[in-house]
Amino acid sequence: MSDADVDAAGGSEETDVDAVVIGAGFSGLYMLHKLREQGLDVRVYEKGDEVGGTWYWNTYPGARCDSESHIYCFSFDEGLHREWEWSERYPEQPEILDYLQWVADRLDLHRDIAFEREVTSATYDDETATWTVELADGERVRTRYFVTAVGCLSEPFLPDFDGLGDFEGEWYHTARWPDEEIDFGDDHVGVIGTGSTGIQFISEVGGRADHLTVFQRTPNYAVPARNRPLEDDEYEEIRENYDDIWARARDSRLGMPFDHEHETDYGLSEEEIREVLEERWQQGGFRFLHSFEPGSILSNPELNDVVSAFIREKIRERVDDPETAETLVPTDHPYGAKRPPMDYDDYYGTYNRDDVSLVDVDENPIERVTADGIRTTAAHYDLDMLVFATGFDAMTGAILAMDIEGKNGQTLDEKWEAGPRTYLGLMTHGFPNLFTITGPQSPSVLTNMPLSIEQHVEWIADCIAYMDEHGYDRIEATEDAEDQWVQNTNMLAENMLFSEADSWYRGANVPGKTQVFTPFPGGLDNYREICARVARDDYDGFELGRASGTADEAVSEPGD
Ligand code: N01
Repeated sequence: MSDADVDAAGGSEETDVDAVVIGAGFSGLYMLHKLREQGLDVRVYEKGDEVGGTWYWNTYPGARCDSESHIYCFSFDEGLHREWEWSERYPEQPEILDYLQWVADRLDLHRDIAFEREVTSATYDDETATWTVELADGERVRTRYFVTAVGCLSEPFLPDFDGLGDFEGEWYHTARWPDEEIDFGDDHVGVIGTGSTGIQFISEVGGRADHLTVFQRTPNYAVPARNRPLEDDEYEEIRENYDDIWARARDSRLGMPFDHEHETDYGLSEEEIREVLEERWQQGGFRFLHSFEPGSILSNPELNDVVSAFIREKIRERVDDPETAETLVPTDHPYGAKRPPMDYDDYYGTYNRDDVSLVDVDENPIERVTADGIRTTAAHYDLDMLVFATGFDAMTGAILAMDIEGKNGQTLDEKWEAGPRTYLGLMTHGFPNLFTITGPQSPSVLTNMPLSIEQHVEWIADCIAYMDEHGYDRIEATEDAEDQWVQNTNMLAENMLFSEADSWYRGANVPGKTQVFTPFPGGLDNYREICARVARDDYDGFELGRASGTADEAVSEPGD
């Protein structure tokens, strides 16, 4: 679409581009492709020097995706998912990065992506219904639509440990891993954090370093992933059934096509429940969390007790030293209340090695980093290298890292001070024409991300097409619709077990952050239906209109 078209359709003054998209991971790549197909002039800004998003930054040893590879990819283009062939059941980080680069080449996306460009701020002008986006180097770009495709887990969280500046060895955060190969060989390495990342890293590096000391604050429930190479005939079968696989995935809670989506635990004895669990334990991965009908392990405390006890027994069986085993057994939260990590390489067995040791920093917290290691309240540990697997300022961190100013000078920081507020996770009242792909209060991190991303991108693209067709140049979530959506998300979360853990789902991992459950826990299938209905009902819950500076600033209320 040209600038002249924009004027004809919406009356805005000239803009530099029709849409600015921030980030070139799964979301940004597909958003660019979709909007370009619709004739929009799109510019993507990406901090890194290549496409990949999460998979560009998280290159730490052991990095791998917990979703199965044949569904951890784009489904929108048959050519893409039929031509690419994954080598293992779960894709390793370099393979996902190769895939995304291959997609970007195939769709000729690189030419509209500006790499190594960081967006620092964006300001909305209601007169023209446009955003002015500013980059770190001072460049300013004016756009009709401003789309964040920054991911949910992109802003690394580094705890504020005293003395880190004094440390004389090398230190790394897993989400900013260096390009060069790190040789752990002669080093005594300390790793802080035992979330999904820490567990992958520890399993991979245990045995490669002279000694690995793990500083664990909260033990976790790691379930075997059962990774293996994908055989040719297996892949052939996947290819033959892809249409059905995608249809089942879209119609599921998690965005994953599991056979047992509708099996219940009602009427089963504890022994029978354990039999099902054992079967799923052998199958591995997220199939275990969804051993029974959608969400039941996460909402039925009695069932969860059986499942949590089952995993605890598995941990005790695998760890030789009873004291170490007890330190690794989680008792402070129910299984699933934190994002369940996967065990790819005998995580618990790693602690049977002489060159791996475990320090309980819940019992004896870290006091400070010293020049040559870490001091806890109980002892000093001599270390040559520190690895922080301490996670992310999740869901909101990367969006709020930009200074975003909406209507009447209100900043997004101010608006979200008591926790993020969105309608459908897609838009925020007071910030017209700003779309957030997999934003807070959308299913995102509770689902298979590429499918959730595709649904958001397609909804946004359809919405923009609708606006152009009807001569609107401005869309904004109403305050009422937003209030109801936030309330709905909170209510669903309260009926589940999420509040029983201090997780990043609730912002509890970042000191001082407002604690509120952030993803929409109602399932991707239900969410898709809600979004489709909203669009069918002429964007119910949104106000559509002209820029306030235009003569006929008509605004449509939902249902008009
Ligand atoms: O981060 P986390 P992550 N002192 O926040 C500890 C996704 N992911 O990077 O639990 C001591 O889960 C903290 O301890 P505690 C996935 O969604 C996906 O591991 O707060 N320890 C915890 O152990 C995942 O959930 C894949 O008590 C401190 C750890 O650091 C999400 O990313 C692969 C501390 C942080 O765990 C985040 O996982 C990997 C302190 N001051 C990750 N501060 C895929 O497969 C923090 N910790 C797609």
